[in-house]
Amino acid sequence: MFIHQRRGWEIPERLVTPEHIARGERPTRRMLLAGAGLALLPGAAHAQFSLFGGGTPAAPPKELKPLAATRNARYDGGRPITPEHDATTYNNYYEFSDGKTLYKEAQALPLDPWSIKVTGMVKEPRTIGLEELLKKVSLEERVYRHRCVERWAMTVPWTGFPLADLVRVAEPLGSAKYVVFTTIADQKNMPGLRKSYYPWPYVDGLTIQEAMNELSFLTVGMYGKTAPPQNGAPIRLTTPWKYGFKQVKAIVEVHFTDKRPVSFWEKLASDEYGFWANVNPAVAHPRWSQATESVLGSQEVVPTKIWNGYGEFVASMYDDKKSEKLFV
Ligand SMILES: Nc1nc2c(c(=O)[nH]1)N[C@H]1C(S)=C(S)[C@@H](COP(=O)(O)O)O[C@H]1N2
Ligand SMILES: [Mo]
Repeated sequence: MFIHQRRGWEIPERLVTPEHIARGERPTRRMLLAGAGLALLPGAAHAQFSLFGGGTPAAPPKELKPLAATRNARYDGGRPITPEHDATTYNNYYEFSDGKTLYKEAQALPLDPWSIKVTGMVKEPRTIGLEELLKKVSLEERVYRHRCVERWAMTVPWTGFPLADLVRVAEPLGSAKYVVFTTIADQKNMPGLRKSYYPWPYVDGLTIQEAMNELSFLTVGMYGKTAPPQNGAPIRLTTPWKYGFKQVKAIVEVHFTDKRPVSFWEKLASDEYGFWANVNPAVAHPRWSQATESVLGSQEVVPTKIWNGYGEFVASMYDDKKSEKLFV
């Protein structure tokens, strides 16, 4: 029997039906959320299997392998860890769907073998196999808070390694100022790529300084196992002081450049999603307040913290950038 279990803070699905899709317009998050007024989230449901009743080729769930890594006590989530089921069945991954319950479709993404192209302003452009890369780094576990620009939040034990380690392996030239991450564009297995109004592939980037910050993390696992495809396996970026959309999933290219990249979301709506996207409760999104966040897997709505609570690690990087739109 199908039971729609809506969380207290979710809004009814019918209020956010993306009508523009039916009308054939180019959707942005602005439009996706417009029907909801200031309501919290685009339509979402917990284990809403019926949504995938037809059409989607069934793929068995990916087998997740245990990943041994010691938890690094320096990074404290500061609140209870989100139940694994919630963090892995409520996702954003537009390559699969504009909705949230895409975990079923995501199982079809082949993850093995995987390699990453290192391109642009580096000593020597090359392709690194993920296995080879993992031999050059050591894995640790970090409990980080995650804050989506849509006002939902979670707390997750990620397994991975500092992004700085990859930057060292890549050997960027001194002239490189930014690092840009690109998600795989798998036409066969990612139905969202057929929506040509989106500027595929999904890209986003950081300054080299941000990339070298100790918080910047490349994630290969969560909850003590390899990450499932819906959360960005086999390797995704995790930058907890920034809104979630900066955290590129399923990375296939790491590009070094001296030009500031324009991200997927910035191409769609530059007034709403900028380059910096640091979390700040005092700076509202053009269409909704960012003062509070809904904690996934609970009924709680809590105040959002500036830098998502990570100011001690990151705030000083922005001292000389006060004229920039740091929080959009
Ligand atoms: N390739 C890709 N990466 C992506 C997204 C996406 O749609 N495609 N969504 C982003 C957004 S908006 C968020 S909040 C996080 C969600 O990560 P999670 O599904 O692990 O919670 O992934 C980010 N990375
Ligand atoms: Mo997000």
